[in-house]
Amino acid sequence: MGEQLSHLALKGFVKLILAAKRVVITTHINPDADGVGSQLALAHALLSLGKEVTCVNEAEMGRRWGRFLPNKLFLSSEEFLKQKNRKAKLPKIDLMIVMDTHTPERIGSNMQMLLQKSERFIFIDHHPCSRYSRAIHCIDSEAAATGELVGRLISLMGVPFSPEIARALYTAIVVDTSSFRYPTVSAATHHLVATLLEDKKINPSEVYSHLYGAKAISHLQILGEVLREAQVNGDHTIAWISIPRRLLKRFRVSEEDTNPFINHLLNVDRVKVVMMFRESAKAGQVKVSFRSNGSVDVSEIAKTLGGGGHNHSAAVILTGRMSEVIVRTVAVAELLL
Ligand SMILES: [Mn+2]
Repeated sequence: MGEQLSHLALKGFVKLILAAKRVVITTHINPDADGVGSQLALAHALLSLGKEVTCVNEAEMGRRWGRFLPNKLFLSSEEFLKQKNRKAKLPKIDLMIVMDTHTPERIGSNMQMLLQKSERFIFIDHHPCSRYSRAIHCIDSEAAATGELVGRLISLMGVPFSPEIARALYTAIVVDTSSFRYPTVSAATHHLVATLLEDKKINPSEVYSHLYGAKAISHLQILGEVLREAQVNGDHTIAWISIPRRLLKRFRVSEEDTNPFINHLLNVDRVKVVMMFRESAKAGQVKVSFRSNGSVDVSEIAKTLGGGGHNHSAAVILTGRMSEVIVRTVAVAELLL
């Protein structure tokens, strides 16, 4: 079970962050809205306090978030290293902050190198972790999103939520909770969101349509195709869908665009665990995503197969043909239910 970080512990992290002058903020590879939104929000808060802040991610930020969350503050690790080399004296990084993961391997090799060279580093995360990591890093597995934790930190810094900060945090929380539907969503989540919405700093319907609307018709067509083939096990406690590579090609839809498809399965009556199987670009690999409505810890299923995640949301990449992987995974899920 997770434990909520105390006010005192959070204050300690605020002190540590405020003691640094040059800060680099990063997140995991294939960053999601929670990672990027958390980076951006904290970067704006620290800039307002006069810090030197750069958001650096292993790879260049794709179109996906750049379109919506302004990416002026972001550099790829290569751009950052080039910039550092150009200056005769390498400016040292006082503090590196890693968002939305607490596993160094997840930030990419260039970023790991920078992490080792930084004076200090901390993880700010909400994935379940060991007691040891929790003792030294800012990790709260009760938080619905890393963005929620970052919101609390920014409040404790006494920095008001600017429209940029509010938009970044709101996006992080909406996406990571699939619009407030997971069991980690708490009164604290909604209190924070209420504060973000004060003074009309954000327009929820605009954010929503940026994130989930404005889709090409092919997006609905592929969703229809995928849901038409949805399956359930004997007692309807497990439901799944699969996305073969050829469908992505046929409908010209990116892998990322299909991420929310799995959530539709949570509406099936009696269902406890839902799964989505998607053929990866790498031949012979299938990404398996798991979600639950909270009654079953899907991270246990993912861990059994070599993956990981949260109680309500987890994933693993498996090798094999899609049909084989489905049979194998459903069998494991049935055993663990
Ligand atoms: Mn997250």
